[in-house]
Amino acid sequence: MTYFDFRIPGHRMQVIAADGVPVKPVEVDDIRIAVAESYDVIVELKKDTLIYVEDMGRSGKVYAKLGADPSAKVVLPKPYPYEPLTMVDMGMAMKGMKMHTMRGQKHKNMPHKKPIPITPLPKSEGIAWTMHAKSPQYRLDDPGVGLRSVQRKVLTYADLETPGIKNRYPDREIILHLTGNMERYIWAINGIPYYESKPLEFYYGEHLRVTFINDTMMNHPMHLHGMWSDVEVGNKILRKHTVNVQPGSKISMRMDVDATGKWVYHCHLLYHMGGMFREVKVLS
Ligand SMILES: [Cu+2]
Repeated sequence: MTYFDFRIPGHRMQVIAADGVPVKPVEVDDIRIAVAESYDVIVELKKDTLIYVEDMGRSGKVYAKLGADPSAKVVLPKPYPYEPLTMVDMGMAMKGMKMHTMRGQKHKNMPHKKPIPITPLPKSEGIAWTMHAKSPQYRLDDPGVGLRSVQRKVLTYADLETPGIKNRYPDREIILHLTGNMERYIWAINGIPYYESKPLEFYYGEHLRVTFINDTMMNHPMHLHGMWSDVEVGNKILRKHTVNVQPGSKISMRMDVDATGKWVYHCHLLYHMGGMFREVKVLS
């Protein structure tokens, strides 16, 4: 259960789909794949190709060689350096610091003048909400810790667009804080773990905006069953079933609530899922 940094040294990859949905093609060198995400790529292979994958924590690697000659020597690339988390990953904006992560995201996410009504949700500032991101930012073009100093093109959500999806004005918005307590290893949403929570209520036919604020210093791949998550990338839309929420960041998405019944919404990291989990009831 970790994130993997995927590359094919000496090759560029053309990304053509994210989570199984076609995107406008984009060329990259590296892809960080969050748990449960998937990317389709087209690669023109050269002779004796190496597929090389490192885990995000830089504790291991796995590789495979593609080629006709089994005796061909494998030359492994230098592993990427270990980078510590920064203030940005704690959700703090630092004055004077180069916020490359802000580029192109200056509230383009909110092009509408009329404010979107926010439905208040229960919160509990307690044992399951000990960390707070004081100034969470949209960081769609942030390659993430461990890849920021890499001088190669790393895929980010800011590079991706799903064509043909109408950017509708949302009927309402809900804000979900991803929260936790690292000492006790408790994970929750809005400070309330699943086992103490009530279901989230969506209404059939509505167009919902969901904003995640990650108050923790870990990535959370958030996965909703039954409906697509249409991530706001500036004024563009990226359709996904699993949305990575970077440490100390925020991200907004749209949902066409087009499936009745009961669904689940959860972090896809097994160790977080027990608490960072909600039942969703779609009411008709
Ligand atoms: Cu998580």
